[in-house]
Amino acid sequence: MHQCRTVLVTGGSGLVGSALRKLSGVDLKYRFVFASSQDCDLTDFEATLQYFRKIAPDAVIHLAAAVGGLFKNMRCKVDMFETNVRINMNVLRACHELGVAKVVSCLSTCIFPDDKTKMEHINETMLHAGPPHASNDAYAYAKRMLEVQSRCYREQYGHNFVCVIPTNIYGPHDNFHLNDAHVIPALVHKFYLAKQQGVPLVVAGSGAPLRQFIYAHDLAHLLIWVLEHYNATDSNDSGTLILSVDPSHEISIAQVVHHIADAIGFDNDIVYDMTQADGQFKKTADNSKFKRLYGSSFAFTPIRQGIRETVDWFVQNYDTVRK
Ligand code: NAP
Ligand code: GFB
Repeated sequence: MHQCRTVLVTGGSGLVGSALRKLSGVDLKYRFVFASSQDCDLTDFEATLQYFRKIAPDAVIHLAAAVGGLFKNMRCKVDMFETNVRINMNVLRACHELGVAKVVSCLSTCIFPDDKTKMEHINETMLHAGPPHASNDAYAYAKRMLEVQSRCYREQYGHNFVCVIPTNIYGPHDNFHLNDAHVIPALVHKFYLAKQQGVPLVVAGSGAPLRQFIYAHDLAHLLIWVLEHYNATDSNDSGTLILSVDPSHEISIAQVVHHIADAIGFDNDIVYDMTQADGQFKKTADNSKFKRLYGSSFAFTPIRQGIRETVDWFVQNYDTVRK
């Protein structure tokens, strides 16, 4: 990708967008523009086209989405489906109409077929090979359509529209809402309150499910690498790329609980509420395509260190965090 100057980041005020913003200061090859919903409501096509015309990006990192943890996905299926379908339709259409040279869109490993996750490690070729887990099917189908739309633009117009597929992401600037958040930010907030009130910590579910977590800071680095180096030029390439730590670094929710308790200095009881959902048991992602393309091994931030930095950031910024 040559002489690319302006990179528009949709979802620039979120968890991943904020991590990219922190990195963007050092990379003088690009002028990054970080957009939030205050800058433009991407569910409105005319507003999207006008805003993109004003920014005139050479490339777009498309992160904007209606996002949430297990319990929000189960509770708000219509919003998760309709908002994401609208945002994605509008963004790719606007990029097409304005001749944007490259678009990197963001999917998620929770959109893979649930049956596949039970038997084997999931890879890029399996994306549409069966229904996703029921708990997040609305979000999952909306994201699958983003992959389909990107592929259609590649096939019909030869556009360099690709998709990355991260696992569960965490870090500073996340959404720490007690009910809507993903497991790490939700538990960091719950531990903080339980410690203040001197009460036991209640974890939703059994603690047995397994997850691979990627630190937002690491993902930001990889998004810039994808911007520069991953192009779906080879017709055999699916145009999708899983970004994940190795399957061997998969950990249980109970281990996550332990790491957060450690980081925040919690010494009261921890109880598991088995009446609450566990969601998908596991979604072990195979990152061998990434490792093949990236060449040398990428140094992912160890989960203990990432959780400690997230807890410290949360405590320091408690008054202003999303919660
Ligand atoms: P996030 O923290 O919830 O941020 C969402 C971003 O999207 C915010 O900047 C928000 O702007 C923007 N946005 C939402 N609705 C919008 C609208 N109607 N118009 C314009 N902007 C809108 O999300 P994230 O965790 O950084 O996720 C980034 C991407 O990674 C998403 O595509 C998500 O699906 C994907 N992903 C996330 C995870 C995870 O574990 N978090 C895992 C896999 C994939 P405001 O700040 O103005 O609301
Ligand atoms: O992060 P999480 O909400 O997403 O939940 P998923 C992970 C696991 O943590 C589940 C357990 O097994 C929950 O039962 N858990 C325990 C908690 N305590 C809590 C808590 O206080 N809050 C939450 N949220 N979980 C999501 C998808 O699935 O993965 C999204 O629904 C998205 O669409 C995301 O893709 C990456 O990993 O289960």
